[in-house]
Amino acid sequence: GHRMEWSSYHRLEDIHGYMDYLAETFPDVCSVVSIGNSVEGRPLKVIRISNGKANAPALWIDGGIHAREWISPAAVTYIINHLVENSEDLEADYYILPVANPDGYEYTFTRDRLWRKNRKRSVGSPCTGVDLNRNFGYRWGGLGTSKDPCREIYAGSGPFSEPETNAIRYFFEASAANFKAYLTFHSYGQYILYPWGYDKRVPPDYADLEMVGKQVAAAIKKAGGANSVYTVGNSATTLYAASGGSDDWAKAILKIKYAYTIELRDTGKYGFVLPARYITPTAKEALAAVMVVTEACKSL
Ligand code: 0X9
Ligand code: ZN
Repeated sequence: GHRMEWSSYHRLEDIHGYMDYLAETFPDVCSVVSIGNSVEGRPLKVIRISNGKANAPALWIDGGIHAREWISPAAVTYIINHLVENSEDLEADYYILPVANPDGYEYTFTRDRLWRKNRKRSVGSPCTGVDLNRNFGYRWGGLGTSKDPCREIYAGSGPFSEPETNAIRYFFEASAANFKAYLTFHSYGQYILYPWGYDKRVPPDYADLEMVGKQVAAAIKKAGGANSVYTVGNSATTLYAASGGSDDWAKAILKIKYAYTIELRDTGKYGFVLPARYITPTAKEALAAVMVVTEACKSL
């Protein structure tokens, strides 16, 4: 393993090497496990960060479900670095998957910078890739999804048909941790989105999600500046309806209270191709979000 820096975007090997380095260097605070393999056989590496305090709430954080959203794994690795460096202050346990779609991520470096989906070959179609954020098993195949493998929002052949989403499901089935939050980082648009995504309805406790979401937006504003304006709202209303997302599944099936999709920078100037000079400021916003949600989890 080796260290990391945030002045450029990194390949999968670097990110995994950094996680292994942390586990080797700080074995009392972190450990790395592979929760499964991608379609092309790459490991899905999760780092657990904890200082062992009893009865701590647990937070799940993932990045890179969509291959081209490079700011997401970059910000999530920055969060990992911060949590490990400040581990004596931790009041929660974190389970973090920085690259949930490793095949797609590598493909954006080698072949197609704007690839979104995983790299599953579809039988009987010339097209490749399932949208992993349409493949989770709650309201699978509903609004905002497609059965056509050639579409960017192809939901796959069935719920959890993909090894990447299935690995996440099995991780949660096997885990005894007390999950109170599920944060999934995407780009772009600068949104803090809460369920539901499948429809414009809201969960019964949406007022809590709205309130904590607003606290997140305020903390981001404080951490950043004039450009750090994030919009809070229900996914389907604020953005568009899209079923089979990880956030809806976490909320409905896992019953994790604070389920958010956070769309990082920017608001469209560079879109997915956000220049590397924006990694640090954007990652600070993402970290501010994690800190606010951690506080909310503590008081549950
Ligand atoms: O469409 C998506 O999967 C997300 N936006 S992105 O531009 N990063 O692709 C938004 C997902 C919001 N959550 C749900 N619709 N469940
Ligand atoms: Zn996305």
